[in-house]
Amino acid sequence: MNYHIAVDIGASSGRLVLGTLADGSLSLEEIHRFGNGFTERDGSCYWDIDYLFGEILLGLQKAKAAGITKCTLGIDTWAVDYVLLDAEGNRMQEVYAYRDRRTDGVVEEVAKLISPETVYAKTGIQQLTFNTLYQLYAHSREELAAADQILLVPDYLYYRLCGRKIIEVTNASTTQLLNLDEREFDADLLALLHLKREQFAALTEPGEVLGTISDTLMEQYDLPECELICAATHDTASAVLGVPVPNGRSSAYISSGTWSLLGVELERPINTPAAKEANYTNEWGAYGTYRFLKNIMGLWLIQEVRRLDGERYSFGELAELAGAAEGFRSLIPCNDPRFLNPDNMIEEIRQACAGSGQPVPQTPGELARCIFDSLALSYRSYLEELEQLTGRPVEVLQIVGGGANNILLCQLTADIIGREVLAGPVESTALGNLAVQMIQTGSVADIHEARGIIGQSFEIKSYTPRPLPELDELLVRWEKLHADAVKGG
Ligand code: ADP
Ligand code: LRH
Repeated sequence: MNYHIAVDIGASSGRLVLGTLADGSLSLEEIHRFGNGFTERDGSCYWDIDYLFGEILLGLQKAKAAGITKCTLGIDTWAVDYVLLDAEGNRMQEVYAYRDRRTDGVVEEVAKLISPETVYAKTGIQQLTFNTLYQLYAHSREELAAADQILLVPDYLYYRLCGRKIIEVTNASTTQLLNLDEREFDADLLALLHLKREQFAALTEPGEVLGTISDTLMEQYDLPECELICAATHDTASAVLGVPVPNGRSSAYISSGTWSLLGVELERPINTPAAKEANYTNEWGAYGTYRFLKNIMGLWLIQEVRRLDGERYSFGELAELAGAAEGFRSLIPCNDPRFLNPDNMIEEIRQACAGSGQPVPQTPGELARCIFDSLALSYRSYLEELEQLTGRPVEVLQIVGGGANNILLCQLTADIIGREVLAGPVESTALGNLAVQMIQTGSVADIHEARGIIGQSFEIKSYTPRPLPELDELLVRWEKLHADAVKGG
């Protein structure tokens, strides 16, 4: 029996999941789950990377205690954030979280040095203030010059386990520093940041065997013997690998967690001016693919409302409260940068509603309903945009990740997009991570077979669109809200 463990750490939580393949069916067992989130100190936002590493070790100890003595292991986390190492290989400082405000205004500054059109033509990556390009530009130049190596977060976690330094490609593409044609770091963009190519390790593809856990860690902790396999280390890349094949129908996906990543898998990038205008990205995928997608503000909105409400309600309860609240009462343009990291999300939502002349949501249920209605409407707008850009009509929308648990949001999405929604698997990211391990170790031939196994092994819930008599009126309101938001700057 082959045991495979996926370490999957999202912005809101992390887990170690054991995958077991038997008789063509894959089963999952969650070995360990832990919370994640950034903290704000002296005006800066940081991840607690040592805590996260400790949770990986704890999870592995639990696996050993449960009888797993030998396994393969893959790691994925959220994208774009980085760790600086000195010449001795030690971490030089705290790890900034991508919502840190030091990048405010940096996009405009960089645009004075290199045109956004050129950057997009080179990289195909959507402009997000937190792309590593902008984060590094905002970073102290002295500190960067002193860094021997710049690793991304999952690369660093692998490094802590086995000592090998890599830059894994699916995640590296989110830095906005890779050149699509050359499939390497772009020399002009590195020069702009005053960085040397040697400060980054060799680009590494998912599936590469990286080694084993160091003797020091093995001696110090009671860990299973692990062969470390390079996963698609960007969580969204793994999530897309974990999307089942929808029986020959043309589909798009939403990886629904802290972010809603709406897109399709492509064999060739689309880095045309129209794609740039619409701010779609071409992140590199495993096995030579591209994730052509857009970041939508996603469930971060409800995470913040829940946190500020003292975590009185679970996510399931918030969805129920939202279901009982009046629909389409107040809407927000969810992708407005004002929601990226406001001081107080509840107040930000209320002000946005008041400012656009709508009723102000008061209760948690009203706030949640405003968020879910607005997300579902934004999914429709961006799905239509996606169809135009790719020239491919979409018959069915596949929602994976934690958001697939949200019955209300899935049904609202089906109703508003007027197409079937297939929800699940919830753990598609861990599944995509495991798929790479199974392919590498030969128990599964390729990603197509892996997706077939995933589709057969997990319940996928279907949501059929229900008629929504007020839809036309709603779409007019939605368009106006966006036009006013753009006018208002
Ligand atoms: P990430 O990987 O970005 O941390 P996840 O994929 O774990 O995110 O998804 C977390 C989100 O899933 C939560 O913010 C929540 O909105 C949603 N979620 C999880 N469980 C439920 C549930 N039972 N009902 C409704 N929503 C849920
Ligand atoms: C989702 C995600 C997304 C990135 C963001 C930083 O967890 O990795 O794909 O854009 O976090």
